[in-house]
Amino acid sequence: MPKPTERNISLTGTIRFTGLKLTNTASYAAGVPGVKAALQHSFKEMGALEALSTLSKMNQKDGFDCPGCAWPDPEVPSKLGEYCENGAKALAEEATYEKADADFFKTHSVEEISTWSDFKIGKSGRLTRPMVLRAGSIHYTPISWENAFTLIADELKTLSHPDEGIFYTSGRSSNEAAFLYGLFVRAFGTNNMPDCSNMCHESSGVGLSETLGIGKGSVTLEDLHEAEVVMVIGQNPGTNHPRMLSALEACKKNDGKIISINPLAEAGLIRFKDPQSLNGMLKGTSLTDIHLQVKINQDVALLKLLMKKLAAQDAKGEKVFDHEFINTYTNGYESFLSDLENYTEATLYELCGIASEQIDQTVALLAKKNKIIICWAMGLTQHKNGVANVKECVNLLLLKGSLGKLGTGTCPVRGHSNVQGDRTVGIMHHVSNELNQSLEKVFGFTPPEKEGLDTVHAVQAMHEGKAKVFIALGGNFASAVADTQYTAEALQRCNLTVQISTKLNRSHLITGQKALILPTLGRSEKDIKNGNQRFLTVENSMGKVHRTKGVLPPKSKQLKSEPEIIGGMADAFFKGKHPVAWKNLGSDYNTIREKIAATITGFEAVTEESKGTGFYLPNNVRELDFSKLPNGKAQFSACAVADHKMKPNELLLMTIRSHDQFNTTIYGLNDRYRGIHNERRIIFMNQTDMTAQHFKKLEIVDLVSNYDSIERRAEQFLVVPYNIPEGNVAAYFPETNMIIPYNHFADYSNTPISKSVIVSVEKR
Ligand SMILES: Nc1nc2c(c(=O)[nH]1)N[C@H]1C(S)=C(S)[C@@H](COP(=O)(O)OP(=O)(O)OC[C@H]3O[C@@H](n4cnc5c(=O)[nH]c(N)nc54)[C@H](O)[C@@H]3O)O[C@H]1N2
Ligand SMILES: Nc1nc2c(c(=O)[nH]1)N[C@H]1C(S)=C(S)[C@@H](COP(=O)(O)OP(=O)(O)OC[C@H]3O[C@@H](n4cnc5c(=O)[nH]c(N)nc54)[C@H](O)[C@@H]3O)O[C@H]1N2
Ligand SMILES: [Mo]
Repeated sequence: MPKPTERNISLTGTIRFTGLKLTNTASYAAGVPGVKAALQHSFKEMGALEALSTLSKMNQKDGFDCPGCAWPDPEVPSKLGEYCENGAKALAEEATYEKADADFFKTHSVEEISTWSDFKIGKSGRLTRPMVLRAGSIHYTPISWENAFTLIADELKTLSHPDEGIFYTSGRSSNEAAFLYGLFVRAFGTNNMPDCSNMCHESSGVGLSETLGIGKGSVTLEDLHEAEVVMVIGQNPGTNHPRMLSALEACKKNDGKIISINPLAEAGLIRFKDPQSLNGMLKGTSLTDIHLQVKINQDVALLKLLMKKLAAQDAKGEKVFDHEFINTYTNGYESFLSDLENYTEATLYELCGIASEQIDQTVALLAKKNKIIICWAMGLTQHKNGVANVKECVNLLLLKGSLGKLGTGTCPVRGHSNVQGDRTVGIMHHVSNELNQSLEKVFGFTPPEKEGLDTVHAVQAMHEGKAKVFIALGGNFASAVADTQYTAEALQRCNLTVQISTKLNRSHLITGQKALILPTLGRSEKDIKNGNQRFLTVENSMGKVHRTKGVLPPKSKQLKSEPEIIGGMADAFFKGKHPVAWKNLGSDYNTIREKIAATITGFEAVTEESKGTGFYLPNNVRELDFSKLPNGKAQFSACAVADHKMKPNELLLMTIRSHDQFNTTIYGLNDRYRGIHNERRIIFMNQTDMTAQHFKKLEIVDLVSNYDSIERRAEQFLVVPYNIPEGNVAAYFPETNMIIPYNHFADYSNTPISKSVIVSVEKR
């Protein structure tokens, strides 16, 4: 077993409180305070003039795609701008004037930087030139691009098998970069391509593919505007997808109803003031019609209860279900109904914790309506039964015939701005014979046929010494993955870790024996080659591919684009002895697009994207074509309810995002809508649980998990009384990744159980 590196690296930074101030929770999202907060943030990082002119190009046809979330742009963008508070923060983070340059690394050792908070590390600024951390050293020093590529190639050549390499991707890349990366990794000889989506919507991909034949959602923005009912389950759009609120507002204007299912009464779901519309800014809209405050991970119980009641009405002949749809398009209806018989209403009420009046109100609404959309995010996917959660949503839509017509469908709301595109163009640890055959035809080499490792299994392989080189196209693996201590040991046992990044993060500090930082252009920056500006493409959450073109000057002359970096690495490895001309391909995006079009079905129109019109990828659900599924039908599923065996005083923890972060990037220390200011180390708890366990408000506690008799501890949190169901608690990630076990994850999708971790809360 290889020994971890001997550098003295802190995995969390020095833990200290920053001075919590509590206010009331907000009664609405966005509005004037949102715009003000966004602009203040951008002005501080990049100056007023540049911030305003850059924001006006965000999500516009001739501009660049927001580096934040993957929410689609409306066909006609608002004249007041098409960005939200958190998009503005994402831009400021990337376009900051601060720089983590060679002098910075000379002054600060990795040991020192690791004691800083994630917030402070992020504020160090943009990475400006390639840097190397040599074995035994604690300072990064400059290295040329050429030597960096040679170092990677040499290290990859020492591996006894290509499966000893791990090639991670985070969803910020472009289609072009992701395609080239996948091509290189396959040419190198492995499918070890873990992806951030393994920790994110993998449960949606698996659940939807098995029931509907495509791992993506089916709705478009127009559907959301036209729906009669939109259910928003396990998602906090006010913070994580603010522009979605405009679509929900449009739905309401058309008399649509919104049902939100969430253990928390999230501000954005309750009320909304649209900063980009004068009317909305003044008056605001009440968004949620019914809020069902479900207990954590009891969504299957809740949905079953609703469907059981609907089924009883339907059996009485009240025409609640769409029987024509069920007969024509689905499989398994009868066995689905008989499975529902296994659960009594009393049990389901008890599990989900919702009062009968609210259930009846919801049933009455769903019974009458047929144009239903279900939106969801991490509140459904990051559980042991994440896949079952998604399949239960599909069951409801099938019963109501709510697919394949205007105003209906599935809407898994994606995270990273191009996480969906990366998967479409081939970032996948699974083997697709269809893709392998096209790659072989187009590029003239045989891709590997052995299944690769996903995120959780890649960590285990590194920990066990079975993988020795780790390369990341973006992201912050060390902080994002569950079980911080175990993941750190895994990375520290590698011979070499490589990060292709825009900004400094903890993954540059928790490294292998040797480490490289390869700095890359951000989405907002101009990508110029021989005097010509190049563009890239991305796919949004609704399957539309479109152009993105930066507007700002690059932060350093030494930055390379992601495709160029991948081309450079591959060229150094193959040294001309491969059918692909890697270096040329890396700098010629038009040719990459031609190759994507030749390889991936539905991508033909990408070669026309210089016009910037965008195009939708094929979607069989929109066409009601289920021919690839058993019997050519969409599938009903029997989903078990979640079963957590808890001891007295144990609580179920969900690890969530504050309003001031993008995953592991901490923009600030506030969570304004939830009334939290200047502190991240807090745990939201129900007053009844506080009383039962004798916790005072702001008491200092540790969060402790105990899986398989291993105690894991996250130290020093302040107890905050909050409107959250009894038995449930919430705290922010990545701080809480300390206590999430690496070997407990969702069945079938292997997504870590970040939203249902059994914990005990201990006084210090
Ligand atoms: N500003 C900003 N935008 C982002 C991100 C960011 O960090 N910051 N991250 C991006 C990424 S990668 C992603 S994946 C998305 C994440 O978007 P979300 O999924 O909205 O993010 P989370 O904070 O994880 O919130 C989960 C929500 O689910 C609820 N929840 C938790 N457990 C359960 C449950 O068991 N049942 C139900 N019904 N609800 C539950 C929580 O109360 C919370 O409201 O956002 C993307 N956009
Ligand atoms: N406990 C817990 N853990 C979680 C989650 C949770 O809810 N709870 N959520 C999970 C989810 S949904 C996700 S998606 C993962 C996120 O996992 P990751 O995607 O790995 O993490 P990020 O924090 O989004 O990565 C941020 C880093 O990406 C780099 N970066 C930013 N822009 C670019 C770019 O354009 N190019 C390149 N090359 N690099 C760039 C910057 O260096 C930045 O520091 O975390 C997961 N982890
Ligand atoms: Mo995500």
